[in-house]
Amino acid sequence: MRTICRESALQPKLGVETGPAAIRETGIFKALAQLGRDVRDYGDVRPDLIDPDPPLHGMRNWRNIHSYNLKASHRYGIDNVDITLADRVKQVIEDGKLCVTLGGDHSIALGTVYGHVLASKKSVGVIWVDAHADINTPLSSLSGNVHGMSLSFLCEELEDYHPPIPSWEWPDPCLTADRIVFIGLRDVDPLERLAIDKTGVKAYSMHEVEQLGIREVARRAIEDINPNGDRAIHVSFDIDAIDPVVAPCTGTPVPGGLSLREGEYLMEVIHETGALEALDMVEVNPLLGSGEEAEKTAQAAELLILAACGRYRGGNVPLGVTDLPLS
Ligand code: Z70
Ligand code: MN
Ligand code: MN
Ligand code: MN
Repeated sequence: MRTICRESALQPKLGVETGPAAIRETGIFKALAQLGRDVRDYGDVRPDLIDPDPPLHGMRNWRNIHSYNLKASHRYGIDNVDITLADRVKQVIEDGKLCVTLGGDHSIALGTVYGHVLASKKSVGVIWVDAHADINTPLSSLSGNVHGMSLSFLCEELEDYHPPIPSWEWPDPCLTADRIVFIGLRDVDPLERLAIDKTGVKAYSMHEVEQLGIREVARRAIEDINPNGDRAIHVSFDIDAIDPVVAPCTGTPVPGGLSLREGEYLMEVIHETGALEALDMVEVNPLLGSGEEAEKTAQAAELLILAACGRYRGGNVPLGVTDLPLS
């Protein structure tokens, strides 16, 4: 099991770049070691910001996001990234390790999913756990925030809806709609709903969580993206999927979210498939709240990651231990 981290100062509400540090401070490395996981921290992928970076087709910070995630920085005429996030993820996956990426905002999925798809021996299915659908195109977005567009770039069926980008190579979309599923939606823009309907991406909003229960939603979502059990799973987990009572420190909190209990169950079940190859944990922003709220949010992220890595709430026997201490 390998851990890599990413920092981002690219979205308007500053602070999300400190998310990885807050998650590291929970003691997650020790907890993973106790689960018997062999952890390596690859450190941060760090950009020196390209400045200025004026909007392109309304997309804010596009050059920085594109360069950071996907393309060698020489394209931009400056040496701003040592290694792209996609290449880093590719490296971890090729080592045969579970790749955990800590965000940063959700634009990092451009790099993590792309790197995973490039490196995996299997076809990749993505479970996008989020209050938001993040499937705006540059032309449908009302905010210009690329972290609300990540899936539209990744999804082949939406390729024709993207405007041409002069002088840069566009990231090749690498997922078909049948390999994407949403869980936890409750703040979806009208044109995002149209994109979901047109592409046929499966979506379990909080309505379906209420109607079916998390158990059935988890079962169906896994079956949707991995019907024959031969695919790899990528979970892209936006902490704002979890209710803001439990995870308040995030850029766009939306009431009425998943309980931590539901989130942990989902991650436990995904772990049990044995197909999980990559996990993103994004949008933890410790600066948006009190110290106590920041700690609570980071601890929720920690528990979700641990569940994905094999922590079972019923308890885990330590590795190699078969008996209680005698006398
Ligand atoms: C909106 C947009 C979004 C997260 C906000 C919101 C997207 N649909 N995602 N916060 N994590 O701006 O496109
Ligand atoms: Mn802890
Ligand atoms: Mn998101
Ligand atoms: Mn979100």
